Amino acid sequence: EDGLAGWLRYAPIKGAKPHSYKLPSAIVTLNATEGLPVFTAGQELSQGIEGIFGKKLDVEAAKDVGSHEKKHTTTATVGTVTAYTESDPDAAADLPELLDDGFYLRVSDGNVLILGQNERGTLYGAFHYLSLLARGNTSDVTVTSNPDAPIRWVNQWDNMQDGGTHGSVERGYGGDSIFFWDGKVRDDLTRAGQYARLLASIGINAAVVNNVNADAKTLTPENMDGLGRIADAFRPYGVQLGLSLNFASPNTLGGLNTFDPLDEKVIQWWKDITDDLYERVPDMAGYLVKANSEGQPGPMTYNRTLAEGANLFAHALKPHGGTIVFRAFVYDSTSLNETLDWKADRANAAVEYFDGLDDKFEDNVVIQIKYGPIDFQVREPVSPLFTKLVQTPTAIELQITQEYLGQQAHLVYLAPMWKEILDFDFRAEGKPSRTRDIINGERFHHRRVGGYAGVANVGTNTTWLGSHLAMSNLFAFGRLAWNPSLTSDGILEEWIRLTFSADQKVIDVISDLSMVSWPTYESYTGNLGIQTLTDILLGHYGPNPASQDGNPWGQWTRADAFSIGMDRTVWNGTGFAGQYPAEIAARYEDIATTPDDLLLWFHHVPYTHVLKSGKTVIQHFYDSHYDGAAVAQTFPDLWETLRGRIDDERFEHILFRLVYQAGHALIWRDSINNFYHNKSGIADADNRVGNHPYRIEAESMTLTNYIPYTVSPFEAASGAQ
Ligand code: BDP
Repeated sequence: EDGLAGWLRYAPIKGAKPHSYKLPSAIVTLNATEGLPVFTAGQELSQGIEGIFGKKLDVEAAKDVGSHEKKHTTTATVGTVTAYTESDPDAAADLPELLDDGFYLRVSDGNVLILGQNERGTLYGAFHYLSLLARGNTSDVTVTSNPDAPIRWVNQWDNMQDGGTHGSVERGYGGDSIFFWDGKVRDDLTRAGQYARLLASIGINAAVVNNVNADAKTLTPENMDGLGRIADAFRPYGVQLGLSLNFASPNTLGGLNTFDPLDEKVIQWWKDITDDLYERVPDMAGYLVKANSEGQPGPMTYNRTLAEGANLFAHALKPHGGTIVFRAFVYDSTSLNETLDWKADRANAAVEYFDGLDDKFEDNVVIQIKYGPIDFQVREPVSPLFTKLVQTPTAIELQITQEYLGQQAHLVYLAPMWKEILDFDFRAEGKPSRTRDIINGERFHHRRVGGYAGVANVGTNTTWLGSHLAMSNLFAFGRLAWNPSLTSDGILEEWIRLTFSADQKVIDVISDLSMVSWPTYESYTGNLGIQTLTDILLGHYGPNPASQDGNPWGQWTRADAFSIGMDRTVWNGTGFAGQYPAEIAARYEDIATTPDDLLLWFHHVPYTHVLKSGKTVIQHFYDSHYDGAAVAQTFPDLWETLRGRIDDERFEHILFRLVYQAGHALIWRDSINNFYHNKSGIADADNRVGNHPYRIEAESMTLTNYIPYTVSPFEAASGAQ
């Protein structure tokens, strides 16, 4: 198994013979049109049931449900609520109220009814039914399911090309772009369709296909045609196309002498482009815009506000019903230099930039906010901007691709982290205000708005993300966006059963590995809220704590010989803690009430500061790196216990990664510990740091064709060599 089917394998399950389960004898679709989701639902059901039970069911189109029920003993009836009640008006009374994209599923004695509020919802219902069957759940059920929020999008950071011909994926670890090649949309979009199928099965309703650092060339007529083809590949699965825009396009592509969002020519240019796009993609979801951040152009170039920038697109999209998702990840790297200004803090930027704009956005604008105020670190407090935009809908940006979290070469199951973030209670106005209730509109907006964006970055690799086990993150993202009440371990078990098997041993081992993976990774990388401590200027991968300080991109540990951490208090620091509602601000302002795992995020303390656990900060660093790396050493052995219980192809692929991770965890452990040992001069109470008696230094070996080499950062090798 190469992973291409993801969790939609429809593998035969032990004992699941057609005769052991009362299956419908035919699938009847209502008002199905080829290329649209109800039609797809019929095909998918037929394919799934054949895979699981070895029985091929015919898919028939019906104008009239009644006559089919007579013809077949049992049927699976599949369609929208509207189509169903048109054919049988009396049935309406028995049906629950469904929200957009919701579905109703009733399985009763071999008869199956799958109804969607719309076409997409119907397909979701079919996938839900198949998921039950694939997990061996063959009892009669009635399910009414509605999504928690309307925005359930993935973002792909795909480049149209990358120097040469490649369409690379920024921060993608699973190969090249499945959409672009050589500056154009690929001719063969098979993978785009397969991706849409996976996305639909977990309730994702749109995919932004190109990098937020967008290339204006995306909007040439030829490429717009190509985007139309991507949308065609998505449409059978109800996945709408979204597009990232480069703010300067009217100038760089359109030849205008400006891209000022208030300039009439610019307004007209975007209107025309938008109309052209909707001609090719009538159901386009909308735009995603990164502006005035990390060198990207934006409205502030012309002294216009971010709201004026967002509204430019809002106006162009409105006649077509499109949404403009505008990113809150706005900061100016050049003005943040700690050597110039001790109080400069990139964490403050988003709230400051959006200050005063809450009532300025058009109603089809959604602000997309990264979960933390910096950038996808292993631990961050939840962005306070969620509580500042009470009129403007917001969506949370989560990162499925593990940019700072081991890049799929380390196992990090992210659902536990996401759950903590989504369940975080901001106590706005002293009332319960969980992140999840803010982004679905419940807490402030009192209507269903906003939602979830996941930076997925799948690629051409058959594993999609580069690692089989990392696919649990894509799965969990969709499941949580649909229902944030689901538990991390519950989602995981669902995924394991679909992806691997119902073998209890397999479920236990993958669950154990995955559930400890985030705390383990945190232990051997950056602790106590100091951030991940990756190399910050280049790949964001291996250890390089020195690179965190004194760079204009602004993630600081502010470590010196005596103390460490970033003082973000109001009384003495950058003031970031004051961006939270009063109760939370007070919690973070005070060292005594700041949780240990965020201590160094909010406070600058001596290495000898004693934590709530009773340990000093430096000893906690040492211990937790040893403990975390030790846990990672157990992963390959645990995995070995599954040999023979999983197909060899995936077994070996995963084993290779876990062995690698175990080794790299040691590199992390020793790099970080050596670095802070050197810096602080404080000995490890257990005398481990700097002491590796088992280790044979490369420079003391006789090596053919190798020479000793001085490495940078020095702490990545003992003796710097
Ligand atoms: C950072 C990534 C960079 C993205 C940026 C963003 O390193 O590649 O362009 O975020 O989200 O995490 O815009």
